[in-house]
Amino acid sequence: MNRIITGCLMALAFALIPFKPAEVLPPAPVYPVPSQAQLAWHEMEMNAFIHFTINTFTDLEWGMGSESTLLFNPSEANPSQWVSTLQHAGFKGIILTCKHHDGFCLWPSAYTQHSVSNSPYLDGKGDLVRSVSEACRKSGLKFGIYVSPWDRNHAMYGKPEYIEYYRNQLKELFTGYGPVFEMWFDGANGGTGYYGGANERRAIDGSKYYHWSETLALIRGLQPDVIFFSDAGPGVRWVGNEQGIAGETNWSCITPDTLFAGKPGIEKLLNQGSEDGTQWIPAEADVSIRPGWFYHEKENYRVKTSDQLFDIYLTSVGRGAVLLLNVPPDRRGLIHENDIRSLQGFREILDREFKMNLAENAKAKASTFRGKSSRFGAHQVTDGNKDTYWATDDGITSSSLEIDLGNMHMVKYVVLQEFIPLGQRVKSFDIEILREKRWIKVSEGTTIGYKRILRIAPAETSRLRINIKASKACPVISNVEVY
Ligand code: FUL
Repeated sequence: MNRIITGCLMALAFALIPFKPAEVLPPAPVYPVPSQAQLAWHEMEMNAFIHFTINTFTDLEWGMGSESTLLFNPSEANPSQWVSTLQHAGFKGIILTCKHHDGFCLWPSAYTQHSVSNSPYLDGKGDLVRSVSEACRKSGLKFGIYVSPWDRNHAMYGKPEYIEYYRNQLKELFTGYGPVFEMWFDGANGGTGYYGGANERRAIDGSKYYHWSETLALIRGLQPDVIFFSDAGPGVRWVGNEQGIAGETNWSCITPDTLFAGKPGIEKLLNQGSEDGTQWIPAEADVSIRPGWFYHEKENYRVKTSDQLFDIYLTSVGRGAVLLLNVPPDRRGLIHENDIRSLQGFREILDREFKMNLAENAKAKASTFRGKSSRFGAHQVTDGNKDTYWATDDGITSSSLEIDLGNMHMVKYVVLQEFIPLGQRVKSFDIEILREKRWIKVSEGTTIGYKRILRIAPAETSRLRINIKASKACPVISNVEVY
């Protein structure tokens, strides 16, 4: 009897508990994934490089290291002009050549005489690393440093004593100048040099001589969030060319062990990354606005045009890389008028071409979405929130997303972004537009990653379809924009 009553009570209790559907969980990450610092770096999208040193005054690209410090005399040096010019053009950070291969230091290093301290610039009282880092901070730009490991001036280069010198200089720079977002390690090691008067060729084994792991640990101890650039990372990798062109296929992951210098095909590997790479080491595309990295008067009429800069933007930022555009100040210590004109025009093109996102808050529907939960619905790609995304169920690696623009519009660009905190996934996709009730393919691609910008032949439509054809796991798309 008792048992019957208990059974009845339990059945009643279950009937009264409201039905709660199982929570739909977000997709598991596909490793590797970016660190917080790498994510912040991706979001910068465009940074500027400043090559400025004694080479500016000797008309050389690689100084020998024997140049007199008296040559360094920028009469009107104005880092605020550099920063404001670059900021107006849209750059978010600046990386300064604090020391190039010739060894001349733009800051008064306590460890060498070969610096601004012995130059006529501000009667030896100048410190360009300070002026540039402060100008950046004032304007809200991030500051990064380039300190060439190869030093053609230093007498001890090639011996262990030089490594101590190099590390002492890094300590000065990482303790005295505020936060550094990126440290650029140049892989060039040309051999010949002045080397304190020895004037000889010094060969080093780049993989052993510098003891990189200790140097990086030293810097991380001072500034844990710094991103290290080198051919192979570990923070970000070289894109494999100096033209600003990332691979149309561009995986942000790569296996560092495969990146030893001299390996055949290394540039292609750096350019495209590896689908099965073991670490998140995205590509940075460094390119100069002029033929050379340093200012040369004879190149004043060979400054890249605004249109060329826009093409570079599409082949770098538009392919999931970060653009690092070099803009070298002239002998006055100012960004030259011709460079300014190009940069302003570049900004105008960006503002014109990406003036109005036709997909902002547009209606979107998907062939399928994760667990039928609106948290992972198609509308998440047009909500302007980078932290929400459309995702499918696990195991579904091809699916479509349709964007309804409401009215007919002329369409020229489609911007796609994966939600990379969960890893890079998409391997192949295409884009269709609706024309007279028929879907017509207007673009196709392989990877998406942090960002992909597709330029399509201008066409009128009111609806677009993005078909994910293959993906490492269920696709996770955070943003679609249409211009
Ligand atoms: C190269 C250097 O040798 C060039 O002078 C320049 O600094 C460029 C960014 O990297 O390896």
